[in-house]
Amino acid sequence: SSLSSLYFMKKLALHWQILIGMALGVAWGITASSFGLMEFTADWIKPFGTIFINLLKLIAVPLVLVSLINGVASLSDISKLSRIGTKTIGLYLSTTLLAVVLGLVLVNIAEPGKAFSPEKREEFKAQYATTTDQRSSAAAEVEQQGPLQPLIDIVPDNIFGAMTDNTSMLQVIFFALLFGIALIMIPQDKSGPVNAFFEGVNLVILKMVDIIMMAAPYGVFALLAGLVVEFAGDDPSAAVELLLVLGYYCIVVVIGLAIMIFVVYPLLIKFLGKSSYVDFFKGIFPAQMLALSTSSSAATLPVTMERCEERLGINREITSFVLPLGATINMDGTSLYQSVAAVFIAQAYGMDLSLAAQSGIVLTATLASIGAAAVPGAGVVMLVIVLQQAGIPIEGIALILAPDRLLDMLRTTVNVTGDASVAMIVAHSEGQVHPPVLEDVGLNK
Ligand code: DAS
Repeated sequence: SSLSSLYFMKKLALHWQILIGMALGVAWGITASSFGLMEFTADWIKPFGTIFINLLKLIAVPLVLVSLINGVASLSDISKLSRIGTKTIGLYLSTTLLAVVLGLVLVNIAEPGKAFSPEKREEFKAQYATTTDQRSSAAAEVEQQGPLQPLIDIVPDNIFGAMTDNTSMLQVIFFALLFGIALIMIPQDKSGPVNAFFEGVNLVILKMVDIIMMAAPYGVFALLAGLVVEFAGDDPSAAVELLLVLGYYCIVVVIGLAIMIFVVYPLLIKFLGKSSYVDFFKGIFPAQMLALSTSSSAATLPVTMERCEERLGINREITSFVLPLGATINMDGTSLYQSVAAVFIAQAYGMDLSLAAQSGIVLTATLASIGAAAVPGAGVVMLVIVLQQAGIPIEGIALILAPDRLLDMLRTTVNVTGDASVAMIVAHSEGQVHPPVLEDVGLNK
Protein backbone atom coordinates (compact mmCIF):
# COMPACT_ATOMS: atom_id res chain seq x y z
CA SER A 1 0.00 0.00 0.00
CA SER A 2 2.98 2.32 0.39
CA LEU A 3 3.52 1.73 -3.30
CA SER A 4 -0.03 2.70 -4.10
CA SER A 5 0.11 5.80 -1.91
CA LEU A 6 3.27 6.80 -3.72
CA TYR A 7 1.36 6.37 -6.95
CA PHE A 8 -1.43 8.60 -5.70
CA MET A 9 1.00 11.25 -4.49
CA LYS A 10 2.45 11.40 -7.95
CA LYS A 11 -1.04 11.51 -9.41
CA LEU A 12 -2.07 14.21 -6.96
CA ALA A 13 0.84 16.29 -8.05
CA LEU A 14 -0.37 16.25 -11.64
CA HIS A 15 -2.96 18.99 -11.36
CA TRP A 16 -0.50 21.15 -9.48
CA GLN A 17 2.02 20.46 -12.18
CA ILE A 18 -0.53 21.51 -14.78
CA LEU A 19 -1.41 24.69 -12.85
CA ILE A 20 2.25 25.59 -12.43
CA GLY A 21 2.81 24.93 -16.13
CA MET A 22 -0.05 27.27 -17.00
CA ALA A 23 1.14 30.02 -14.66
CA LEU A 24 4.71 29.81 -15.96
CA GLY A 25 3.35 29.84 -19.52
CA VAL A 26 1.44 33.06 -18.92
CA ALA A 27 4.45 34.58 -17.16
CA TRP A 28 6.71 33.61 -20.04
CA GLY A 29 4.23 35.01 -22.57
CA ILE A 30 4.09 38.37 -20.84
CA THR A 31 7.87 38.52 -20.45
CA ALA A 32 8.42 37.49 -24.06
CA SER A 33 6.01 40.18 -25.30
CA SER A 34 7.78 42.84 -23.29
CA PHE A 35 11.30 41.80 -24.30
CA GLY A 36 10.76 41.10 -27.98
CA LEU A 37 10.95 37.32 -27.70
CA MET A 38 7.72 36.76 -29.65
CA GLU A 39 9.41 35.08 -32.57
CA PHE A 40 11.51 32.88 -30.34
CA THR A 41 8.36 31.82 -28.50
CA ALA A 42 6.45 31.18 -31.70
CA ASP A 43 9.31 29.18 -33.24
CA TRP A 44 10.68 27.27 -30.28
CA ILE A 45 8.04 27.04 -27.57
CA LYS A 46 4.60 27.11 -29.16
CA PRO A 47 5.32 24.03 -31.34
CA PHE A 48 5.51 21.87 -28.21
CA GLY A 49 2.02 23.02 -27.32
CA THR A 50 0.86 22.09 -30.80
CA ILE A 51 2.49 18.68 -30.48
CA PHE A 52 0.72 18.14 -27.17
CA ILE A 53 -2.66 19.08 -28.64
CA ASN A 54 -1.96 16.85 -31.64
CA LEU A 55 -1.29 13.93 -29.32
CA LEU A 56 -4.58 14.47 -27.54
CA LYS A 57 -6.47 14.84 -30.81
CA LEU A 58 -4.76 11.75 -32.14
CA ILE A 59 -6.37 9.79 -29.36
CA ALA A 60 -9.79 11.45 -29.61
CA VAL A 61 -11.24 9.62 -32.64
CA PRO A 62 -10.14 6.09 -31.66
CA LEU A 63 -11.22 6.79 -28.08
CA VAL A 64 -14.71 7.94 -29.04
CA LEU A 65 -15.13 5.05 -31.47
CA VAL A 66 -13.88 2.29 -29.20
CA SER A 67 -15.33 3.52 -25.92
CA LEU A 68 -18.76 4.09 -27.42
CA ILE A 69 -18.79 0.62 -29.00
CA ASN A 70 -17.72 -0.72 -25.61
CA GLY A 71 -20.19 1.45 -23.80
CA VAL A 72 -23.15 0.36 -25.88
CA ALA A 73 -22.09 -3.29 -25.90
CA SER A 74 -21.62 -3.36 -22.12
CA LEU A 75 -25.18 -2.14 -21.66
CA SER A 76 -25.89 -5.63 -22.99
CA ASP A 77 -29.52 -5.22 -23.87
CA ILE A 78 -31.49 -2.75 -25.89
CA SER A 79 -33.88 -1.82 -23.08
CA LYS A 80 -31.02 -0.87 -20.75
CA LEU A 81 -29.40 1.06 -23.57
CA SER A 82 -32.56 2.99 -24.29
CA ARG A 83 -33.13 3.70 -20.59
CA ILE A 84 -29.63 5.09 -20.04
CA GLY A 85 -29.67 6.74 -23.44
CA THR A 86 -32.94 8.52 -22.68
CA LYS A 87 -31.69 9.75 -19.31
CA THR A 88 -28.41 10.94 -20.76
CA ILE A 89 -29.90 12.77 -23.72
CA GLY A 90 -32.68 14.20 -21.56
CA LEU A 91 -30.16 15.64 -19.10
CA TYR A 92 -27.93 16.92 -21.88
CA LEU A 93 -30.84 18.72 -23.53
CA SER A 94 -32.17 20.20 -20.29
CA THR A 95 -28.81 21.53 -19.14
CA THR A 96 -28.21 23.04 -22.58
CA LEU A 97 -31.63 24.70 -22.63
CA LEU A 98 -31.07 26.02 -19.14
CA ALA A 99 -27.74 27.50 -20.20
CA VAL A 100 -29.29 29.25 -23.22
CA VAL A 101 -32.11 30.74 -21.17
CA LEU A 102 -29.64 31.87 -18.50
CA GLY A 103 -27.54 33.55 -21.19
CA LEU A 104 -30.58 35.31 -22.64
CA VAL A 105 -31.74 36.58 -19.24
CA LEU A 106 -28.29 37.94 -18.41
CA VAL A 107 -27.71 39.64 -21.75
CA ASN A 108 -31.15 41.25 -21.65
CA ILE A 109 -30.53 42.61 -18.18
CA ALA A 110 -26.98 43.81 -18.79
CA GLU A 111 -27.45 44.99 -22.40
CA PRO A 112 -23.69 45.05 -23.13
CA GLY A 113 -24.26 45.75 -26.83
CA LYS A 114 -25.81 49.11 -26.09
CA ALA A 115 -22.63 50.23 -24.35
CA PHE A 116 -20.82 50.75 -27.67
CA SER A 117 -20.88 54.14 -29.33
CA PRO A 118 -21.76 54.01 -33.05
CA GLU A 119 -18.26 55.23 -34.03
CA LYS A 120 -16.65 52.45 -32.04
CA ARG A 121 -18.86 49.92 -33.79
CA GLU A 122 -17.77 51.12 -37.22
CA GLU A 123 -14.17 51.03 -36.10
CA PHE A 124 -14.42 47.42 -34.89
CA LYS A 125 -16.15 46.28 -38.04
CA ALA A 126 -13.41 47.72 -40.23
CA GLN A 127 -10.55 46.59 -38.01
CA TYR A 128 -11.65 43.00 -37.82
CA ALA A 129 -13.02 42.57 -41.31
CA THR A 130 -9.71 41.08 -42.39
CA THR A 131 -9.30 38.64 -39.52
CA THR A 132 -12.85 37.42 -40.04
CA ASP A 133 -12.08 36.20 -43.53
CA GLN A 134 -11.02 32.72 -42.58
CA ARG A 135 -13.83 32.08 -40.19
CA SER A 136 -16.46 33.87 -42.19
CA SER A 137 -15.72 31.66 -45.21
CA ALA A 138 -16.43 28.66 -43.00
CA ALA A 139 -19.41 30.61 -41.79
CA ALA A 140 -20.57 31.25 -45.34
CA GLU A 141 -20.55 27.52 -45.99
CA VAL A 142 -22.79 26.92 -43.02
CA GLU A 143 -25.04 29.69 -44.26
CA GLN A 144 -25.69 28.12 -47.66
CA GLN A 145 -26.89 24.78 -46.34
CA GLY A 146 -30.47 23.53 -46.49
CA PRO A 147 -32.50 23.01 -43.34
CA LEU A 148 -31.88 19.24 -43.14
CA GLN A 149 -28.16 19.47 -43.87
CA PRO A 150 -27.18 18.99 -40.18
CA LEU A 151 -29.09 15.70 -40.20
CA ILE A 152 -27.44 14.55 -43.42
CA ASP A 153 -24.06 15.44 -41.93
CA ILE A 154 -24.53 12.97 -39.10
CA VAL A 155 -24.63 10.00 -41.47
CA PRO A 156 -21.23 9.29 -43.02
CA ASP A 157 -20.92 7.64 -46.42
CA ASN A 158 -17.47 6.41 -45.52
CA ILE A 159 -16.34 5.61 -42.01
CA PHE A 160 -12.67 6.19 -42.77
CA GLY A 161 -13.55 9.53 -44.27
CA ALA A 162 -15.35 10.43 -41.07
CA MET A 163 -12.44 9.33 -38.93
CA THR A 164 -9.86 11.36 -40.81
CA ASP A 165 -11.54 14.60 -39.84
CA ASN A 166 -11.67 15.65 -36.20
CA THR A 167 -14.73 17.78 -36.89
CA SER A 168 -16.87 14.81 -38.00
CA MET A 169 -17.15 13.35 -34.53
CA LEU A 170 -20.93 13.07 -34.83
CA GLN A 171 -20.41 10.70 -37.76
CA VAL A 172 -18.01 8.58 -35.75
CA ILE A 173 -20.56 8.50 -32.94
CA PHE A 174 -23.28 7.46 -35.37
CA PHE A 175 -21.15 4.58 -36.64
CA ALA A 176 -20.13 3.50 -33.14
CA LEU A 177 -23.72 3.48 -31.88
CA LEU A 178 -24.91 1.48 -34.88
CA PHE A 179 -22.01 -0.94 -34.49
CA GLY A 180 -22.60 -1.33 -30.75
CA ILE A 181 -26.33 -1.90 -31.17
CA ALA A 182 -25.72 -4.53 -33.86
CA LEU A 183 -23.15 -6.15 -31.59
CA ILE A 184 -25.77 -6.56 -28.85
CA MET A 185 -28.14 -8.15 -31.36
CA ILE A 186 -25.92 -10.96 -32.64
CA PRO A 187 -25.53 -14.28 -30.78
CA GLN A 188 -23.24 -14.14 -27.77
CA ASP A 189 -20.80 -16.81 -28.94
CA LYS A 190 -20.07 -14.60 -31.93
CA SER A 191 -20.08 -11.24 -30.17
CA GLY A 192 -17.80 -12.42 -27.34
CA PRO A 193 -14.49 -12.18 -29.21
CA VAL A 194 -15.47 -8.84 -30.73
CA ASN A 195 -16.27 -7.46 -27.27
CA ALA A 196 -13.02 -8.80 -25.88
CA PHE A 197 -11.11 -7.19 -28.73
CA PHE A 198 -12.62 -3.76 -28.18
CA GLU A 199 -12.17 -4.00 -24.42
CA GLY A 200 -8.48 -4.72 -24.98
CA VAL A 201 -8.11 -1.86 -27.43
CA ASN A 202 -9.85 0.42 -24.97
CA LEU A 203 -7.28 -0.41 -22.30
CA VAL A 204 -4.46 0.26 -24.72
CA ILE A 205 -5.89 3.64 -25.62
CA LEU A 206 -6.35 4.60 -21.97
CA LYS A 207 -2.74 3.64 -21.33
CA MET A 208 -1.69 5.84 -24.24
CA VAL A 209 -3.54 8.68 -22.53
CA ASP A 210 -1.51 8.08 -19.36
CA ILE A 211 1.68 8.30 -21.35
CA ILE A 212 0.61 11.47 -23.13
CA MET A 213 -0.46 13.09 -19.87
CA MET A 214 3.06 12.88 -18.56
CA ALA A 215 3.79 15.69 -21.00
CA ALA A 216 0.80 17.78 -19.87
CA PRO A 217 2.62 20.31 -17.66
CA TYR A 218 5.08 21.12 -20.46
CA GLY A 219 2.30 21.07 -23.05
CA VAL A 220 0.15 23.61 -21.22
CA PHE A 221 3.19 25.80 -20.53
CA ALA A 222 3.90 25.98 -24.26
CA LEU A 223 0.24 26.45 -25.16
CA LEU A 224 -0.30 29.37 -22.82
CA ALA A 225 3.04 30.99 -23.65
CA GLY A 226 2.05 30.86 -27.33
CA LEU A 227 -1.45 32.18 -26.64
CA VAL A 228 -0.31 35.12 -24.57
CA VAL A 229 2.29 36.13 -27.13
CA GLU A 230 -0.23 35.87 -29.96
CA PHE A 231 -2.73 37.88 -28.02
CA ALA A 232 -0.42 40.59 -26.82
CA GLY A 233 1.76 40.93 -29.92
CA ASP A 234 4.62 43.34 -29.24
CA ASP A 235 2.36 45.67 -27.31
CA PRO A 236 0.74 44.06 -24.29
CA SER A 237 -1.18 47.25 -23.53
CA ALA A 238 -3.03 47.00 -26.87
CA ALA A 239 -4.39 43.62 -25.85
CA VAL A 240 -5.37 44.98 -22.47
CA GLU A 241 -7.17 47.93 -24.02
CA LEU A 242 -9.04 45.70 -26.43
CA LEU A 243 -10.08 43.48 -23.58
CA LEU A 244 -11.36 46.48 -21.70
CA VAL A 245 -13.48 47.63 -24.61
CA LEU A 246 -15.13 44.25 -25.04
CA GLY A 247 -14.89 43.59 -21.33
CA TYR A 248 -18.50 44.25 -20.55
CA TYR A 249 -19.69 41.64 -23.04
CA CYS A 250 -17.09 39.19 -21.76
CA ILE A 251 -18.15 39.78 -18.18
CA VAL A 252 -21.74 38.90 -19.07
CA VAL A 253 -20.60 35.64 -20.68
CA VAL A 254 -18.27 34.92 -17.79
CA ILE A 255 -20.98 35.56 -15.18
CA GLY A 256 -23.25 33.12 -17.03
CA LEU A 257 -20.50 30.50 -17.22
CA ALA A 258 -19.67 31.05 -13.55
CA ILE A 259 -23.31 30.53 -12.57
CA MET A 260 -23.24 27.23 -14.46
CA ILE A 261 -20.05 26.08 -12.72
CA PHE A 262 -20.63 27.42 -9.23
CA VAL A 263 -24.41 27.19 -8.91
CA VAL A 264 -26.08 24.95 -11.47
CA TYR A 265 -23.70 21.98 -11.50
CA PRO A 266 -23.12 21.91 -7.73
CA LEU A 267 -26.91 21.87 -7.21
CA LEU A 268 -27.32 19.11 -9.79
CA ILE A 269 -24.50 17.09 -8.25
CA LYS A 270 -25.91 17.54 -4.76
CA PHE A 271 -29.57 16.91 -5.44
CA LEU A 272 -29.64 14.62 -8.48
CA GLY A 273 -26.20 13.06 -8.15
CA LYS A 274 -26.47 12.78 -4.35
CA SER A 275 -22.74 13.41 -4.02
CA SER A 276 -20.44 16.00 -2.55
CA TYR A 277 -19.66 18.67 -5.11
CA VAL A 278 -16.38 19.42 -3.35
CA ASP A 279 -15.20 15.88 -4.09
CA PHE A 280 -16.64 16.20 -7.57
CA PHE A 281 -14.67 19.34 -8.35
CA LYS A 282 -11.50 17.97 -6.79
CA GLY A 283 -11.90 14.93 -8.97
CA ILE A 284 -12.35 16.65 -12.30
CA PHE A 285 -10.08 19.65 -11.69
CA PRO A 286 -7.28 18.44 -14.01
CA ALA A 287 -9.84 17.88 -16.77
CA GLN A 288 -11.08 21.43 -16.27
CA MET A 289 -7.54 22.81 -16.42
CA LEU A 290 -6.92 20.87 -19.60
CA ALA A 291 -10.15 22.16 -21.12
CA LEU A 292 -8.98 25.66 -20.25
CA SER A 293 -5.59 25.08 -21.88
CA THR A 294 -6.72 23.27 -25.01
CA SER A 295 -10.16 24.84 -25.69
CA SER A 296 -11.24 21.45 -26.93
CA SER A 297 -13.70 19.08 -25.30
CA ALA A 298 -12.49 16.29 -27.58
CA ALA A 299 -8.88 16.77 -26.62
CA THR A 300 -9.88 16.82 -22.94
CA LEU A 301 -12.10 13.72 -23.22
CA PRO A 302 -9.46 11.12 -22.31
CA VAL A 303 -8.70 12.90 -19.05
CA THR A 304 -12.38 13.56 -18.30
CA MET A 305 -13.02 9.84 -18.64
CA GLU A 306 -10.04 8.84 -16.55
CA ARG A 307 -10.87 11.25 -13.73
CA CYS A 308 -14.55 10.29 -13.68
CA GLU A 309 -13.61 6.62 -13.40
CA GLU A 310 -10.63 6.77 -11.08
CA ARG A 311 -11.46 9.75 -8.90
CA LEU A 312 -15.23 9.85 -8.88
CA GLY A 313 -15.64 6.09 -8.99
CA ILE A 314 -18.11 6.12 -11.87
CA ASN A 315 -18.38 2.74 -13.51
CA ARG A 316 -16.81 2.52 -16.96
CA GLU A 317 -20.12 1.22 -18.26
CA ILE A 318 -21.50 4.72 -17.73
CA THR A 319 -18.47 6.88 -18.58
CA SER A 320 -17.74 5.07 -21.82
CA PHE A 321 -21.22 5.83 -23.05
CA VAL A 322 -22.08 9.19 -21.49
CA LEU A 323 -18.79 11.10 -21.81
CA PRO A 324 -17.83 10.58 -25.47
CA LEU A 325 -21.39 11.47 -26.40
CA GLY A 326 -21.34 14.52 -24.14
CA ALA A 327 -18.00 15.82 -25.41
CA THR A 328 -19.61 16.07 -28.82
CA ILE A 329 -23.24 17.01 -28.26
CA ASN A 330 -23.44 18.57 -24.79
CA MET A 331 -22.00 22.07 -24.78
CA ASP A 332 -23.67 24.15 -22.11
CA GLY A 333 -20.93 26.76 -22.14
CA THR A 334 -21.06 27.09 -25.91
CA SER A 335 -24.84 27.43 -26.04
CA LEU A 336 -24.81 30.06 -23.30
CA TYR A 337 -22.06 31.96 -25.08
CA GLN A 338 -23.94 31.78 -28.38
CA SER A 339 -27.12 33.24 -26.94
CA VAL A 340 -25.25 36.10 -25.25
CA ALA A 341 -23.16 36.77 -28.37
CA ALA A 342 -26.18 36.80 -30.69
CA VAL A 343 -28.15 39.27 -28.59
CA PHE A 344 -25.01 41.34 -27.97
CA ILE A 345 -24.48 41.71 -31.72
CA ALA A 346 -28.14 42.55 -32.23
CA GLN A 347 -27.90 45.21 -29.53
CA ALA A 348 -24.72 46.61 -31.06
CA TYR A 349 -26.52 46.95 -34.40
CA GLY A 350 -29.44 48.66 -32.70
CA MET A 351 -31.91 45.80 -33.24
CA ASP A 352 -34.60 45.11 -30.71
CA LEU A 353 -35.26 41.40 -30.60
CA SER A 354 -38.85 40.36 -29.97
CA LEU A 355 -39.75 37.60 -27.56
CA ALA A 356 -40.42 35.36 -30.56
CA ALA A 357 -36.97 36.07 -31.98
CA GLN A 358 -35.44 35.27 -28.61
CA SER A 359 -37.28 31.96 -28.33
CA GLY A 360 -35.95 31.19 -31.79
CA ILE A 361 -32.49 31.72 -30.32
CA VAL A 362 -33.27 29.18 -27.59
CA LEU A 363 -33.87 26.58 -30.27
CA THR A 364 -31.06 27.48 -32.65
CA ALA A 365 -28.42 27.96 -29.94
CA THR A 366 -29.29 24.52 -28.59
CA LEU A 367 -28.96 22.96 -32.03
CA ALA A 368 -25.85 24.97 -32.91
CA SER A 369 -24.11 23.86 -29.73
CA ILE A 370 -25.00 20.23 -30.44
CA GLY A 371 -23.64 20.60 -33.96
CA ALA A 372 -20.47 22.41 -32.91
CA ALA A 373 -17.38 20.24 -33.11
CA ALA A 374 -15.45 19.76 -29.88
CA VAL A 375 -12.50 21.77 -31.18
CA PRO A 376 -11.26 25.33 -30.58
CA GLY A 377 -13.36 28.03 -32.18
CA ALA A 378 -16.21 25.76 -33.29
CA GLY A 379 -18.75 27.68 -31.27
CA VAL A 380 -18.17 30.94 -33.08
CA VAL A 381 -18.56 29.29 -36.50
CA MET A 382 -21.85 27.70 -35.50
CA LEU A 383 -23.01 31.07 -34.17
CA VAL A 384 -23.82 31.87 -37.80
CA ILE A 385 -26.83 29.56 -37.64
CA VAL A 386 -28.15 31.44 -34.64
CA LEU A 387 -27.57 34.87 -36.19
CA GLN A 388 -29.04 33.90 -39.51
CA GLN A 389 -32.19 32.46 -38.05
CA ALA A 390 -32.76 35.53 -35.90
CA GLY A 391 -32.02 37.91 -38.77
CA ILE A 392 -28.99 39.41 -37.06
CA PRO A 393 -26.21 40.66 -39.38
CA ILE A 394 -23.64 37.88 -39.71
CA GLU A 395 -20.79 40.39 -40.16
CA GLY A 396 -21.37 41.20 -36.50
CA ILE A 397 -19.22 38.20 -35.69
CA ALA A 398 -16.30 40.55 -36.38
CA LEU A 399 -17.19 42.39 -33.20
CA ILE A 400 -16.74 39.42 -30.93
CA LEU A 401 -13.76 37.67 -32.52
CA ALA A 402 -11.10 39.47 -30.51
CA PRO A 403 -11.91 38.04 -27.09
CA ASP A 404 -13.23 34.79 -28.52
CA ARG A 405 -10.19 32.72 -27.75
CA LEU A 406 -10.44 33.61 -24.09
CA LEU A 407 -14.16 32.88 -23.95
CA ASP A 408 -13.54 29.64 -25.85
CA MET A 409 -11.24 28.51 -23.06
CA LEU A 410 -13.84 29.28 -20.42
CA ARG A 411 -16.85 27.84 -22.23
CA THR A 412 -14.95 24.64 -22.99
CA THR A 413 -14.29 24.29 -19.26
CA VAL A 414 -18.05 24.58 -18.67
CA ASN A 415 -18.77 22.11 -21.47
CA VAL A 416 -16.51 19.51 -19.91
CA THR A 417 -17.87 20.11 -16.39
CA GLY A 418 -21.41 19.69 -17.73
CA ASP A 419 -20.52 16.34 -19.28
CA ALA A 420 -18.98 15.09 -16.06
CA SER A 421 -21.98 16.28 -14.02
CA VAL A 422 -24.41 14.38 -16.21
CA ALA A 423 -22.18 11.29 -16.04
CA MET A 424 -22.33 11.55 -12.24
CA ILE A 425 -26.11 11.90 -12.16
CA VAL A 426 -26.75 9.07 -14.61
CA ALA A 427 -24.28 6.85 -12.75
CA HIS A 428 -25.95 7.60 -9.43
CA SER A 429 -29.42 6.85 -10.79
CA GLU A 430 -28.12 3.52 -12.07
CA GLY A 431 -26.31 2.67 -8.84
CA GLN A 432 -23.03 2.75 -10.72
CA VAL A 433 -20.90 4.96 -8.45
CA HIS A 434 -18.34 3.20 -6.33
CA PRO A 435 -16.33 5.54 -4.13
CA PRO A 436 -12.70 5.13 -5.15
CA VAL A 437 -10.26 3.46 -2.74
CA LEU A 438 -8.54 6.80 -2.62
CA GLU A 439 -10.76 8.13 0.14
CA ASP A 440 -9.73 5.32 2.47
CA VAL A 441 -6.11 6.12 1.90
CA GLY A 442 -6.84 9.62 3.16
CA LEU A 443 -4.94 11.32 0.37
CA ASN A 444 -7.91 12.86 -1.35
CA LYS A 445 -6.98 16.36 -0.33
N1 DAS B 1 -14.26 24.85 -27.84
C1 DAS B 1 -15.27 23.93 -28.18
C2 DAS B 1 -15.31 22.77 -27.22
O1 DAS B 1 -14.53 21.90 -27.42
C3 DAS B 1 -16.61 24.43 -28.52
C4 DAS B 1 -16.68 25.88 -28.79
O2 DAS B 1 -15.93 26.43 -29.60
O3 DAS B 1 -17.56 26.54 -28.22
O4 DAS B 1 -16.08 22.61 -26.31
